[in-house]
Amino acid sequence: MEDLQTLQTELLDRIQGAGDLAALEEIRVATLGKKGRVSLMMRELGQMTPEEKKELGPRLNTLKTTLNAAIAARREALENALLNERLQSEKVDITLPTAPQPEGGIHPITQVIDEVTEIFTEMGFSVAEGPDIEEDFYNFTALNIPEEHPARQMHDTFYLPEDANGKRKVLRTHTSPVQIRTMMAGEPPFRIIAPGRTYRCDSDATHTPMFHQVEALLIDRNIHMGHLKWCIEEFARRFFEVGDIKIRFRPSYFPFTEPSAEVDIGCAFKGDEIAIGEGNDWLEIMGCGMVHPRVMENVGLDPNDYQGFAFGMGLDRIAMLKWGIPDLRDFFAADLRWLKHYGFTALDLPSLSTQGVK
Ligand code: 2U9
Repeated sequence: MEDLQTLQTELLDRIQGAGDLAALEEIRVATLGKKGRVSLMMRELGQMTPEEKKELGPRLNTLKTTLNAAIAARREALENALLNERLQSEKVDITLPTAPQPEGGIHPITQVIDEVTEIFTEMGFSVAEGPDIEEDFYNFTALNIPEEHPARQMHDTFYLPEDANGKRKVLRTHTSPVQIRTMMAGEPPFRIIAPGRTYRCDSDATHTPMFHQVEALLIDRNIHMGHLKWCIEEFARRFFEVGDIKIRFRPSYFPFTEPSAEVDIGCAFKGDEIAIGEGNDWLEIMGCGMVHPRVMENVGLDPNDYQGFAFGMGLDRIAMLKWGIPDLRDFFAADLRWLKHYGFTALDLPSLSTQGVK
């Protein structure tokens, strides 16, 4: 039997010198494992005399306890070193500022224009634009709005000062002059939508002096009210994301269409909320009609040869309806908290691109 004191010193040195947990485990197995040096020595006790056993037994037990304690201490030291290394390398500086969040958002009007544009361009319409400052002819005369029509009165229309020829331009009161310009510049068929800013001298909870409209115009041969009805129904179904939407056409009057109608959608008023596609209530969403024969003549088209339909709606109004925005004036208050609440993130696709109609 080798000298226990020398053996203990040697093993304790090796344990202390173990560079990592794997080396330490190797030493433990070679020493205290089933066939380890100390375990074999303990097994040899069986062949010894009682006196030898009495002398060597307790010393071997003490050696085993000392080695176990040394291994445990070394393991703890190695594990702590590993942990410290990780804490150092994975350190997070919590005093660093967070990544900057975008301050603004997409305004609901922009979002609504994107959604309406997507629906109509899929149907084959293209987007047309024109100036905000218009000539009287394109805004009124060509649209069969006579001199004495109330819409021309000072209290409705913003007039610019007279020019050298005594002519006064206007801030367009609707986007219809865009369609007049498009028709005068090209040849039928026409399939266009005209979204944009419009201006009327009016201001309360449901009117602002500047507001937004989109109008649609389709001119071709053999066009009738059936085409108009399908187009509006399909638009409403997709825009309000309601599969079995109810639509009602009420006879109306506009100088530029004949016959004319106002369009209501079926809804339920639930306290402050409106549920579209449910209930027995009605809500007006737009005006429409067949383009007046005189308007066709004004742009040089023969109404016996070509017909068309048109409709117009307030974008601010349908945005309020779709997202339950209560006050129109907040749209233009430039309040960042409002925009954070009702706005859309810059990478939002128009919701219609990403989800099917229910
Ligand atoms: C041309 C011929 C016809 C456009 C139309 C309406 C009916 C209409 C209102 C809805 C709410 C304006 O924003 S609003 O106040 N619009 O009711 N607009 S038909 O008709 C046209 C346009 C251009 C050449």
